Amino acid sequence: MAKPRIGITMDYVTGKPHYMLPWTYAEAVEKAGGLPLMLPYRSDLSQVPHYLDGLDGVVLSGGDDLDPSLFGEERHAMARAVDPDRQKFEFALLTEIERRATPVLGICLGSQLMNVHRGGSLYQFLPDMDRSEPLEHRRIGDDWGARHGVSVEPKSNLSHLLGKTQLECNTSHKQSVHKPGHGLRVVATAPDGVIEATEDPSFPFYIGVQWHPERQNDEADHLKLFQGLVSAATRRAGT
Ligand SMILES: [Mn+2]
Repeated sequence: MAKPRIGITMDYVTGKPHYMLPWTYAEAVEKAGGLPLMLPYRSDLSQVPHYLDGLDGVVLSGGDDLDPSLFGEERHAMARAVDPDRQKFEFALLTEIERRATPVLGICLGSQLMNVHRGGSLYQFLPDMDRSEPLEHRRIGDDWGARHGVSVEPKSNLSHLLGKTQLECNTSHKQSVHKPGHGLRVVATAPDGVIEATEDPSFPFYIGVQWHPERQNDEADHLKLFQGLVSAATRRAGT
C-alpha cells in the first residue's frame, strides 16, 4: 500500500543560500508511518497547487518570527524576522491547504502562521506578557531540556487524539498566540496562561502546537500528533 505523503516546510541557514531542517521532523513522520517530503520555499508560488497535488498532509515547521505588520504591530526589538520568501510561500501554501482541507500540523512558527493567517495576533515577546507566576518559555543558552505542563481542553480533537488532558511539553519559543484567529479554538494552555495549541474543528485535521513534538518523537504522547496527521492523510488518500 502506498504511504501517505507528508510535505514538510523547510527553514534556512541565515546568511547562506541553504535550506535547513532538523532531522527530527522527517524522523517523526517516518515513525508515524508517513513518507516525509521536503518543500523548498524559494519556488514560484504557482507551484503551490502542484506540490499539494502530490501530498496527503503537511507539517509546517518551526523557524523565526513573522512580520508583525500582518497583525498591525511594529517589530519588537527581540523578534527575529523570518525570511520574507519563506513567509510568502507558507501563507500561499496554507491558503491552498485550507481550500483543499488537506490535513496539517503546525509546529511553533507553523502554529503562529495558522493564527496570523486567520487574522489573529501574537505576543511578540512573552517576557513582556502580563502574567501571574510567569514561566520561562524560551530556550536559554544550550538548555534544550526545559519543559512545562500543558492542560488540554477535554472536548477537543487534540485531547481525543492524545487520550489525555495533561501533558509534559518542551518549550523553546518567545512568541505565542495572543488573539486567536477566525475559526480557531484554543485547545491547550501552559499553567501561566500562555496558549500552547489551537485547532480548527471544522477541518479533518488542523492543529497547531507551540511546543516541538518532533524533538520528543521517542515519547508516545508526542509521536501521537504525527500519527494523527498520518491517519488523517491516509483517510484522505483513500477517498
Ligand atoms: Mn511553552
